[in-house]
Amino acid sequence: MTATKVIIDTDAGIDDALAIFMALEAHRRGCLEVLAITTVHGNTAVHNVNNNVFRILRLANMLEVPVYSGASQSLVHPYIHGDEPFHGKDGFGEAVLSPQPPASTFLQPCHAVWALLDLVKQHSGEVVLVGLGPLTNLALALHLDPTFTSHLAAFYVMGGNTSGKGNITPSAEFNFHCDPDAAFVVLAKTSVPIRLTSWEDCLKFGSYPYSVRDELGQTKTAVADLMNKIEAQSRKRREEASKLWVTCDQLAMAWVIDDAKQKKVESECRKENDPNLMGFLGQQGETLVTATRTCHASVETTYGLTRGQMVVDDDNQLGNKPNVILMEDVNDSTYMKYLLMGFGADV
Ligand SMILES: [Ca+2]
Repeated sequence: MTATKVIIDTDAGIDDALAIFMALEAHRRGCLEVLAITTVHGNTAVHNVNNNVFRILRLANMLEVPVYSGASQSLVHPYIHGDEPFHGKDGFGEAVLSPQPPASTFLQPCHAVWALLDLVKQHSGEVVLVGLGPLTNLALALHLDPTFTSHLAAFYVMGGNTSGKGNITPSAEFNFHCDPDAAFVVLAKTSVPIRLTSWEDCLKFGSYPYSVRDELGQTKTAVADLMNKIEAQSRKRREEASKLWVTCDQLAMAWVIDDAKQKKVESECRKENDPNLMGFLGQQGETLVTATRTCHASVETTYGLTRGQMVVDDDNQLGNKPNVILMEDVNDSTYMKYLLMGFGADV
């Protein structure tokens, strides 16, 4: 079995950065094939996201991965950032980093939405799509072609909340709050259930004391060095607030890699006992997401206190077809392996 083809839609972003490093390492190890990265506004303006993605690819020595620039604003209402965005004005914590060539030198000429439509059709039934930012590009793709998601092998999203707990407002998670209309469109029109990592999942399964982050940051790699620099500013704010390092996009990406690994282990490792796969990804039994539930979810789009809040219809009161698969339990030691892998540790 070949590697699982993945397209990453991102608003990179600090947690996106580590998630992408995890995916690139999984690519290197033959588990994923990162087919393309599409960018979207969110944590910062899309031109900063483009620069950040190229910095990640350059550091990973994988500039051959095509990058397509996407939506620069939300579908209906422009999103206005506060004075101190969590990821800094540039999305990378306003860290002083080495100069690099402008993103325009490397960007693909095609818009991200057209690239998404073309790539999923070209590889119909094979592509796993991972949404790590506001869902603007994906909603636009669905508007242009309602069959867009029917070509996917699987669909993963980091975003939304399951019990009304917010991070950007008291009741909304950032990605969904940034473009609630896009989230509404994607949840309403997807034809495959979305494996969704909610804010509450991040708090429950992806939060660690900063001592754990410090240990990871001591990995002697260029990735750890970059992550330490770009995370310094937000760390200060987080430590003052909750004292916890909360991983978000990393958890969603770990789910993607782990599902790909399970498939690959089933088809190949049993026969060939591939030491590379078995080594870094653990034994077959150590599945990351050990329990899920399937239900219908939508998003509040009206202006008010709950704008961008995801509404989960666990009891199916509205009689809608299930459209999300939610995490119920996660194997912590398996997740830690993926985080270590992202930092470039030899696991
Ligand atoms: Ca993100």
